Amino acid sequence: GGRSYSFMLRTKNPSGKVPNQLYLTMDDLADEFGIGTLRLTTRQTFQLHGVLKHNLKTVMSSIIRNMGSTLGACGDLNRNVLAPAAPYARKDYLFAQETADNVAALLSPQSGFYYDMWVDGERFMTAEPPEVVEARNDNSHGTNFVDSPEPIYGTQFLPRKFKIAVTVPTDNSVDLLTNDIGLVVVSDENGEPQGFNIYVRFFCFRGLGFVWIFRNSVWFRMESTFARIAEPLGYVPKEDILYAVKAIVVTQREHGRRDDRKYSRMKYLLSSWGIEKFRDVVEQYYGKKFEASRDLPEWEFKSYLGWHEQGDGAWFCGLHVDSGRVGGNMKKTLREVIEKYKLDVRITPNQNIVLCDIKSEWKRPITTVLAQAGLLQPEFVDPLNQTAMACPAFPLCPLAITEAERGIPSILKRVRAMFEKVGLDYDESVVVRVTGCPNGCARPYMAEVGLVGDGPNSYQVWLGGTPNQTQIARAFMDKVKIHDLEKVFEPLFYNWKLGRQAKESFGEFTTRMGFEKLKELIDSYEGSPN
Ligand code: SRM
Ligand code: SF4
Repeated sequence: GGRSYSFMLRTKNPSGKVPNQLYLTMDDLADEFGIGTLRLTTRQTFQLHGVLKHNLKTVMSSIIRNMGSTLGACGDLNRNVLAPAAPYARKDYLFAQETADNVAALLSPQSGFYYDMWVDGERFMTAEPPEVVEARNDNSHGTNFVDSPEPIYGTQFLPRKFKIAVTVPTDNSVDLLTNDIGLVVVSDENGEPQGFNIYVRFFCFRGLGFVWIFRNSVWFRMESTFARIAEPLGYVPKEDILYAVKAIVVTQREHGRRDDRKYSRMKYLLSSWGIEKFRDVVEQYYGKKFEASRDLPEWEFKSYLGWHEQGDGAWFCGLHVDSGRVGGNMKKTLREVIEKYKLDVRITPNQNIVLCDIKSEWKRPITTVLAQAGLLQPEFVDPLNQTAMACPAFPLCPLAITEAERGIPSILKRVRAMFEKVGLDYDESVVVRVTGCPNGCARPYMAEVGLVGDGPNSYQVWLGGTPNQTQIARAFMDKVKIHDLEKVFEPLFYNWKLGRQAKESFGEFTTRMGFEKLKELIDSYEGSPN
């Protein structure tokens, strides 16, 4: 026979929600039709690699029939909507997750093509809330394609992929500011959700140690030690949120560049126009003015690893998965537990998994099984691994220039060895993120140590992100060979240990020192006295 084409398939799971039945289906499909592993992604979905063309229909229809979907997981439209994976029985968390579902539904393709293709026209759709249907069909400000099956997307869809995250104050488990739109639930003093602060992704960073801003179709170079990655657009009351999101999407649909895919994401439109003009145009489609953004507390990264009370009598347990790759013993153990207790699970934006709705009396036996398999934190997982991420890269990704997922275990071991050498304790950590090319699928541009593949076995080094993912990093060095990791980082870690101010993270330290000083420290380093 001819050549067998193999596909990578990605699901869509707003808030990372995975019903029990879907998990078990994906687990089976990975063995039967994939490469025997499941991949949890940085946008809370599954990827199955290695699905052969003649098996696609079987695999797709199994997913669709088991409460899953791949509709809108790829293409020039809204991608999976992120929201905190924690199943807290708290009004704000539940509302953030409900909003993620509604935004995902609002921006799902409407034509029946997907169902015709994969399940012979059978529709498997959960009933949409009436407010979603209303917002989608509303044409009071000329936002819609009338007489099109796709009132929002029309025939051309968006200029490029589009990304949205929703969260609650303080919880930055979703890497909010890296999304085209970030929504934050604002509640009153009784914890009752009232509305949303909206953020839009703004700056673009290229090159070494400076910021490029795209304004009036020209790139400007700006030296900068402090850079904002997103701009506050304003506040909207909760009943208007779908209209506001739609107005932003329509602004990008109408004005985003379609002539050059390199510059077609919304961030380029925004940096070309500036936030004021952007806000004006969005307000025209929205039909209202945005209110002033509400003040919010500091952001924190939340991993949810280990055991937590949900607040409704049940527990949840977060498990770390290296680079989101579920295979071997871990895959077997997870399946056992998830099947036996009929657990629903959630995928986190950090490629981890959360087991949900665990009754108190199951906690002990589940702990035993997980601990025996070496899956429970924090006892078994180095703090470095807990915040690290890597993209698939070689051998799976066609765009990879160098290693990421396969390379990160040894990179983290070497970082830990450097920590030991310069006298940093085991509970010290830095956020390390590695990608096999500049596309940045594991969000290395928000890391404290971002390694971005730029050649065979070589990486661009990005520094200056923070543990709570509120600062964008900057490119510090180019073409650093992986075997030279210690030459660059041992002096930096040594000087961080020596010269940091109280509780200063590595990212804050590198920003305070400045790149010139850091380079001097590397050049003058004579080895740690330890
Ligand atoms: Fe990504 C393309 C994997 C999150 C920016 N990404 C790809 C492709 C599909 C390669 C391709 O086009 O052929 C990769 C498949 C690799 C493989 O074989 O598995 C791929 N991206 C991933 C995942 C699996 C990485 C992971 O380790 O989990 C993530 C899947 C997310 C999901 O479930 O939908 C993933 N990709 C991201 C993110 C992070 C995020 O969304 O939070 C980014 C940066 C944020 C952004 O979009 O700006 C990202 N991926 C890209 C880009 C560059 C887009 C750009 O406008 O700059 C590409 C290339 C492209 O679109 O042309 C890309
Ligand atoms: Fe592939 Fe590059 Fe994305 Fe890594 S960052 S998965 S190498 S496209």
